[in-house]
Order: sequence, then C-alpha cells, then structure tokens
Amino acid sequence: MATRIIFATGNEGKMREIREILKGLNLEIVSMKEAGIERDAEETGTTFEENALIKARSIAGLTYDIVMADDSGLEIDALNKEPGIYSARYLGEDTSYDIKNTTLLNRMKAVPEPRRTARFVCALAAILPTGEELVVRGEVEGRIAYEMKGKYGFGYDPIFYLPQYGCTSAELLPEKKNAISHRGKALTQMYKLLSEREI
Ligand code: ITT
Repeated sequence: MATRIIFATGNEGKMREIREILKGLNLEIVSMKEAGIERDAEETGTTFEENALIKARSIAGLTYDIVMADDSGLEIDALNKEPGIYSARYLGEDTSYDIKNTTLLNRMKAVPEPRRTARFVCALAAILPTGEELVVRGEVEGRIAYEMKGKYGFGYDPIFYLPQYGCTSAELLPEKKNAISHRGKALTQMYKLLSEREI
C-alpha cells in the first residue's frame, strides 16, 4: 500500500503548486530532494508525454511509493510552438526568466493581436507500485502579452495573458492559477484516476 507520492522534479515553483492541488489526497507529497533521491533524467523525448514518463521512470525503480513527474511548457503559435518542450532549456537552463521573457516579447513585437495565441501544456505521468503507468495532459489557452506583469507563479507566467481574466497568470493569486492552469487540470485528472484505484 503506497503512502507517499514522490514527485520527480527539481523545480520549486512546480512543487509548490503540486502540493497545494493534491493536498486533498490522503497521501504525503514529497519532492525528490525530500525523499533523498538525486536524479536528473535526460529529457530525450520529442513530446511532453514522453519526457514526463522518462522523468517518472528514472526514479520509479528506486521506491515502493507512487512516482509522478510533469513535463510542461509554453507553446507560442507565431513562433512555430517554441519554446515548447524546450521551455526550461530555452536560451540555456541557467538564463534568468527576465532574459527569456524579454527575448520572447521582442521576438513577438511585430506580431498582431490575433496571432499572439499561445498555451501552457502539462503532461503528467504517474507510475504506481504495481508498475502501472498513467499519463494525462492539461492545457490552458492564452495570449502573449506586450510586457511582463505580475509577481506570482514562476517561469513564463509574467508574459502569459489570460483574456478571460484580463491579466497575466503571474497576476493571479496562486489558488486562482491552480484552478485554471494546465498543471491544475492535469493534476485534477490524475487525482480522479488515483481515487478510482486501490492505492
Ligand atoms: P523538472 O524537469 O525538474 O520538473 P523543469 O523546470 O526543467 O523541472 P520542464 O522540463 O517540465 O521542468 O520545463 C518546464 C518549463 O516550462 C518551466 O521551467 C517553465 O519555464 C515553463 N513552465 C511550465 N509550467 C509553467 C507555469 O505554470 N508557469 C510558467 N512557466 C511554466
């Protein structure tokens, strides 16, 4: 019987959101670091789903707990869906998000409003102690803003404008972002799949 979910991520921003969204499950949610596991799986997949599974599989053999991982990113239609699965690696893993976001805003400068469509995607993989693998996907549609705004969230949130809320996802309070985000949607689907199983 599993008592914990170990989330295979080194991203603290993701981890905060995951804890908040899954807090209703009667399972302890811990990061790899908290579980004392150090792994940095090479993301060699060509889709969000493949990479989520690669990350989850990289630690699944090391524990009897449930293992989960997400692979997520921002797809900008006018930039041929860049940065996409390379969102964390765009301009280099260690480059600040101020620079990444400013560069994307500059690349989008001449793009007119109707063509500024974009979405956040989150593929979420879980591997159960039985070996069963589950993968779900959540998406949220939005637009690329004209300037960075907001202090919540992380990553590309300051340039992701949500027309239905009239603000960027970095301006939304965390509970609000989790209620509508790609990660929130994927985790809600996974929550349902897990609740249907004896875990
Ligand atoms: P792990 O692989 O260790 O989980 P990572 O940050 O490398 O951490 P990904 O490969 O899935 O994770 O890259 C996701 C990137 O996409 C993330 O670093 C952000 O740049 C961006 N991103 C994903 N979800 C986001 C969100 O909710 N808000 C803002 N940016 C997001």
